[in-house]
Amino acid sequence: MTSTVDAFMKFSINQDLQYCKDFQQKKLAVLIDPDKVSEKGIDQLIENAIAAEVDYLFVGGSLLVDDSFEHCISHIKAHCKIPLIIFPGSIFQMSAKADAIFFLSLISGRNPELLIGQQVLAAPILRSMDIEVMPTGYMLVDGGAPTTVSYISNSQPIPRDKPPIAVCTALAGEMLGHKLIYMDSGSGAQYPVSEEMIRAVANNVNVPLVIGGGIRNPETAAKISRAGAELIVVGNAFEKEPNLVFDMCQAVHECSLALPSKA
Ligand code: 1GP
Repeated sequence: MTSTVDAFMKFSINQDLQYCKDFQQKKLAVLIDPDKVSEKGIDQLIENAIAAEVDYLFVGGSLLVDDSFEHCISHIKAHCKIPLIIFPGSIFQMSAKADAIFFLSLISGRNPELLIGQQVLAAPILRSMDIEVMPTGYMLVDGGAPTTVSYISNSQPIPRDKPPIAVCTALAGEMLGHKLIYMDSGSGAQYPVSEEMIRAVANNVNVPLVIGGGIRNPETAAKISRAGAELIVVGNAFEKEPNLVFDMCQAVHECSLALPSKA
């Protein structure tokens, strides 16, 4: 059990990300889709993530057809200490073994089930779990082609050439009390969220920005970090090339502002 002192000393992941926003620190997360990666593949991703000093691991998927979600989480927790956050595609993706879960509301869409319906069902279950619940305004942005998430969520993504829509949506999300804004062009998107849109949103909200979807190389990850994302999420590219995580992590971390020394 966590002592009061430990609980007091320990910062939540949300607080860590807010610190990143306030002090321009940049972080990288590896997304593991349990359906797409074998156990051997997961071991390789974990080994590389530890060596590359990846900041977070995400587990989840818009559509999971194998029954491997819980096992995947247990396996990762048994083999590494990198904080594990569930990125749930549905109410079936919850586990007390994770460190945290994004409590997503799909604020770019107008599907009431994903704005509040699923959350009502999930809330009492999450209350009984000792994990950090991270209230997150989730915004789907058009990435050039339909993705699983746009189909499954039955919602229209924000057009990629309309930053003002993204800004107003993110502002509303922040005013509603979300502690994070997550802009996603969907796994395997042709294009990631544009730098112009990221810059516009980052300049208008005070909460941290998570950006994912279609980020395939360190140069793009660095540009997106510099445009204003605190946390970059990569899935597909590491499934194809697990060693890419080293350059990607370095590129993202190098975009952090140097912190003043304590001396
Ligand atoms: C997570 O959708 C992203 O937000 C992951 O996208 O698989 O294209 O990296 P990729």
